[in-house]
Amino acid sequence: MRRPSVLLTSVFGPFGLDDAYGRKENVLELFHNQVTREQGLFSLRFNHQSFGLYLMAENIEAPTTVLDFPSQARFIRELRKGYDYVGISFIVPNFAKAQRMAALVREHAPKSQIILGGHGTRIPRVETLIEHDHICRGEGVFWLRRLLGEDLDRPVVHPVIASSFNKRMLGIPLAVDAAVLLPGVGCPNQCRFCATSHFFDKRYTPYFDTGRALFDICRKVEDQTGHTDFFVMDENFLKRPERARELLALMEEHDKTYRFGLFSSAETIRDVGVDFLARLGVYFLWIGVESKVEVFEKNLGVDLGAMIRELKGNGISVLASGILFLEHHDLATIWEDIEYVSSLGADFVQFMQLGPLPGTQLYREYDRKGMLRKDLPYEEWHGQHRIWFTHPNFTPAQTENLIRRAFQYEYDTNGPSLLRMFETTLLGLRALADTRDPYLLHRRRNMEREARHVRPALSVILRHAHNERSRDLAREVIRAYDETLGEPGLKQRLLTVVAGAAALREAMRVAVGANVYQPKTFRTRYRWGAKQRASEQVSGRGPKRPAIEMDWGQRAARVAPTND
Ligand code: B12
Ligand code: SF4
Repeated sequence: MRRPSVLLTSVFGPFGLDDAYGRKENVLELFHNQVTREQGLFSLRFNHQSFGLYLMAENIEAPTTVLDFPSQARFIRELRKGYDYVGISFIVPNFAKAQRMAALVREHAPKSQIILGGHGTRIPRVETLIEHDHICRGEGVFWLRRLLGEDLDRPVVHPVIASSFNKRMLGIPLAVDAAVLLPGVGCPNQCRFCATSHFFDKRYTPYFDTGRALFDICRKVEDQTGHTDFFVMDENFLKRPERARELLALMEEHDKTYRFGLFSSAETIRDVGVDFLARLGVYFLWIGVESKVEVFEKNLGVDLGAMIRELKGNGISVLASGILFLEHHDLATIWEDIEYVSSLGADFVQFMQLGPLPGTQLYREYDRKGMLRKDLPYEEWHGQHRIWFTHPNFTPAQTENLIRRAFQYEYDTNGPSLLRMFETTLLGLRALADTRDPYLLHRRRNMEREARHVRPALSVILRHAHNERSRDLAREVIRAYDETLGEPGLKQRLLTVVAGAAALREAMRVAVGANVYQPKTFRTRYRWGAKQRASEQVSGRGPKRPAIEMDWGQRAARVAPTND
């Protein structure tokens, strides 16, 4: 029996521009969009592939193509190949793009069945607004298997994907340095505003529920790509502490010093303890601080300032996230919260406007009270420009102005996040100065290598620092580096010159406002017959690995991604 063919696609670019389908504030870069957005030259730049699409493609048996960030023309070209199913993944602010793509399917591939998936499917009456044949409102792997009549019990296989691409620091292009790990989706905490928790039915759906499974994936990724750093795309990874403990036990048994970037709520961090996290090799933690005035259950009884200081002291960079325009916020209390989140000493701060997103408890409440600005197109519903609900104390123009000033205040007060991150690396190294523990000694050697690696960037940061506070901080960090590692040698001084030239070019680019990097198009084919290179799986039994077209930097470049 012929298996149906499947095309899974993200929405089309370009991104981060004011056009019929998107907004300039809505750039496709996590940090530049909502974290370091006002830090100019110092903003950390990188894109992510659409992880969910690769996970699904890896775990169905049908011949499948993943098209990530196509142009409209590239999408049409792919459609003409005549797929049985075309799956479009979209989030709420990309509603107009999904609508356009569905219309293109009907026009150019009338025999294909359209599947809509992703967070945008929670838009009320979406079924009457976008052409479709099927809608997946939630977890997709098992849903797709069911649609295609496949075996639901087959073990889930983890895709091998770079955690980011297009990475730049101070304008210097960087090779891919980490892979992504997708342990599961959803979070049971049900914070009233949280789109992810509500989208996945307020519970956690694990794909890999044991430390052993995760360890096997890490090893496989290391074998195939050489990467030992992992960005863990799981809303609240430490909610399953036993899984993390088993993972660490296996790493120690096999002397593997993998490192992990995590999202985790404060209660879970408190439960496992900072020492455990440092030993596990956590190098980055994203914590939802949210607000000082409205304390969410996950933060009850936690001294966030002390926790963040302890994490940093152990070499763990922290991103503290705050919500602006909560109901009780007025001009005084919103600044109280901005100052509070900025005062916690985190390396990175995200400010996000409260956003009643379809499917959440918040959305239902605001809808009931008639507070939603349904006259605003969904392209505006993204949290970095103007709120899309009526607030008793702020006009829309004030919300745009205040979020920008919040980022600016944080940057002016604390200096570039890059600098703070490098400071944390050094603190971690110093914390291990006297260790005799063989496993931690291994980690210390890695940290020292990393510290030497970033040292040339420090002088460049000092040269471009935007205010006296940042210059002082840069001098302090440079002094601490030189005390710990010694004065930079000739090679490092030469690298400083090279980095300086790249930074100057980038600074000029930023100054003229040309500050959007578009992602390239990725096309990855799975199980398309003899031409496909058969390859091993990442974990357990399951389908063959695809011919991966993603760019693994210098270490393991395979087929170049299509670039149109
Ligand atoms: C990585 C990420 C990004 C990347 C996007 C990379 C990309 N290639 O598109 C970046 C950093 C660029 C980004 C930007 C933004 N993002 Co974002 N992002 C995420 C994040 C953290 C992870 C997504 C992910 O990979 N999850 C893991 C995979 C496995 O899950 P998944 O993608 O949901 O896919 C599963 C299901 O949804 C489903 N599925 C998805 N698509 C499809 C398609 C089909 C056909 C089927 C059958 C099933 C299916 O199956 C998958 C497997 O179960 C999520 C939060 C989260 N933890 O999910 C927010 C999230 C998706 N982002 C969100 C938002 C709002 C944004 C921004 C507007 C910025 C902002 N203000 O937060 C911008 C928009 C940029 C733009 N112009 O498009 C919201 C979406 C809210 C909503 N209801 O629409 C989320 C949920 C975060 C939040 N605030 O709650 N984001
Ligand atoms: S803890 Fe974080 S991921 Fe979980 S529901 Fe709350 S905001 Fe969402």
